Amino acid sequence: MSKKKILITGAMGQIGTELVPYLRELYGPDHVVASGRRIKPECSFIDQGPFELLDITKPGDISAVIRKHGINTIYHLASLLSATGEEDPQTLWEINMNGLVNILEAAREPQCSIFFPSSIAVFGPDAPKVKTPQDALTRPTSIYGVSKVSGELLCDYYHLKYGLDIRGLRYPGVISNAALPGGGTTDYAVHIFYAALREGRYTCFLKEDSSIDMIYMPDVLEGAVQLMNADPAGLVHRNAFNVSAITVTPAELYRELKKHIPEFTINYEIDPVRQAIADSWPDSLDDSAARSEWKWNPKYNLETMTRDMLDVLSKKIR
Ligand code: VAH
Repeated sequence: MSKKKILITGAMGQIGTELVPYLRELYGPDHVVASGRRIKPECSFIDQGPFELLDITKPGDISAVIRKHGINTIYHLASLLSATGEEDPQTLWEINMNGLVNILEAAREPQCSIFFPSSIAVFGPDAPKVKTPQDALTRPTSIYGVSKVSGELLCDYYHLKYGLDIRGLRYPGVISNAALPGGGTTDYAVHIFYAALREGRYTCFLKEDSSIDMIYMPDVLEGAVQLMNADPAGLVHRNAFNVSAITVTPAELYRELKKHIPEFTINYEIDPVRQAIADSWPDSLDDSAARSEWKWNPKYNLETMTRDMLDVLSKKIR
């Protein structure tokens, strides 16, 4: 019987939707408490284990859930993403930063371990673009990136000051087939699959040569659990590790899809806000620190991810 009692915040989001069943499979349904600001009825896991309505901007509510369930591990996913953040920076700060402070403070006394999803968005225009090093300068120009750099620094502080076991990953754009992403700059890499299967054509909001690293959901999930179970003695860059799996542009993703759907067409109508965010991010990441410190080794590349996405979505989209 697992001793883990896990709380997942933001469980209704793109990653949370798949992390909840993944962790319940690993540790048992009663060992994983899903939580969110609201219930999405379409979430399959709602009646398959404990769920709490939880607003992370209310500190007392977090402590109450930790006490009620005897939580000892938190996967803190609740966050606004980059494009949404540029429309309302103040709300992003309230959720991404004040929400994180509330989680850290609620975790401090019970000494909960925490997984913190950072992002490649921590890097800005003055970091090396190609194979951005783990220790490159992090001076982002999006409020989302600012919240992730600040979050990394705060997590390191709570680890050093209070001994909290906090670990994080700088995720690239997440590609998945269970829940749609919401408000991200990399959302095109998911939308394009639905458009290819439904309409046979896609209007992309980023330039065809915008290179951004991506990662397929199975690697997102396995990487998070692998990091949380890694020997802490070996973790130099605990908050947070560069991880990557697929370096791709919209044009390259389109060409890979076209191998499976020959009649598929694409055109480009650039969204200046998301293009500016994408232009400020790395073209590709160096994830050698993750590979050497805890044996990060993603399984999916562009070809295998595309094939799996189409296999799954073609059954969902009739
Ligand atoms: C976003 N999907 O687009 C997120 C992610 C690296 C991108 O952080 O905002």
